[in-house]
Amino acid sequence: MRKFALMLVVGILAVSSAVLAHDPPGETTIAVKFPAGLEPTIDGDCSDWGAVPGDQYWTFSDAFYPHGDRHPSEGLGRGDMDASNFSVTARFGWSETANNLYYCDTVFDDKHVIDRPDSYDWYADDSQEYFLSVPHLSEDEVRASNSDENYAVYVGYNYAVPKAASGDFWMVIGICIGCDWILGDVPNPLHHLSWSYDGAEYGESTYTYEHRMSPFVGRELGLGEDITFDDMDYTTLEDGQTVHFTRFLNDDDADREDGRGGSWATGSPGGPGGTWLGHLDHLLEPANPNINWPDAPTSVESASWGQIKAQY
Ligand SMILES: [Ca+2]
Ligand SMILES: [Ca+2]
Ligand SMILES: [Ca+2]
Repeated sequence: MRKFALMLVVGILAVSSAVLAHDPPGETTIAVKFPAGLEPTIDGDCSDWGAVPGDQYWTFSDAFYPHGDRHPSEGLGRGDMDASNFSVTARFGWSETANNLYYCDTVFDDKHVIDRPDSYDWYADDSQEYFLSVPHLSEDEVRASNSDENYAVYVGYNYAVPKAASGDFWMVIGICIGCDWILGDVPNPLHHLSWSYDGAEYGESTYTYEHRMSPFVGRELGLGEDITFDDMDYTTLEDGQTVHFTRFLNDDDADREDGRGGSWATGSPGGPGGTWLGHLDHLLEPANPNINWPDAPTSVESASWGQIKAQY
């Protein structure tokens, strides 16, 4: 099965490399497919991902590039985190049945800091930034869609938790900045986020961020705060599809000597993946029969989600 998946990756790259830009080039993250009824519960606990062999699927600290625009990164290369200061296990998956994408990331940090003076500046704290572009377009195509068709084909989820004392902004989504209704701490049609921590809330701890993301493909620009969930377009996820997704994580306390920098991303510095474009290929793998999933429970979750969707 793994061989099949790899061959599929090679085939897709061979077909698409002439017209698509990716970052990092030539790399693909495999998104594990959750069986029907075993989709993760969004509760800030990755234990429902536990059947997946992490060494085959997950992304670890060694994949992250240092970014010097927010923290000094001279002399650092890819993966040069100090594990006593910051380390990451990043998981990504999808469900055909629920038609959702998911991640569940655990971030160890020797000092979790939320102390920004301005409510909006999530990136000045220990924070998470995720960029999703399901249509799998090149950087030029994304920009052309923005400018020529007035249609944005990406979404960014930026947040720092717990909420800062300086104000109400804990999550910022470019679709509707400052709009409470689009935030994902309660489930909505676009997404649902839950987090937890093990250790000290503002000290040494491991935070877990678990997120369901609907396969948003775009929205008309210029609607401002008049936009609604009905103005957002979605697609149907399929086996073998590739989506773009990039992580950008900020460690506020690590300004060297030698905390080894504090901004780490799965996109390279200067590359399109280091921006809001989110260009790391994620292949939606077909079901892997070698994963020993537990028996699926009765579908209480999907029933409750159907009721939630019906509210909008
Ligand atoms: Ca969970
Ligand atoms: Ca740290
Ligand atoms: Ca920190």
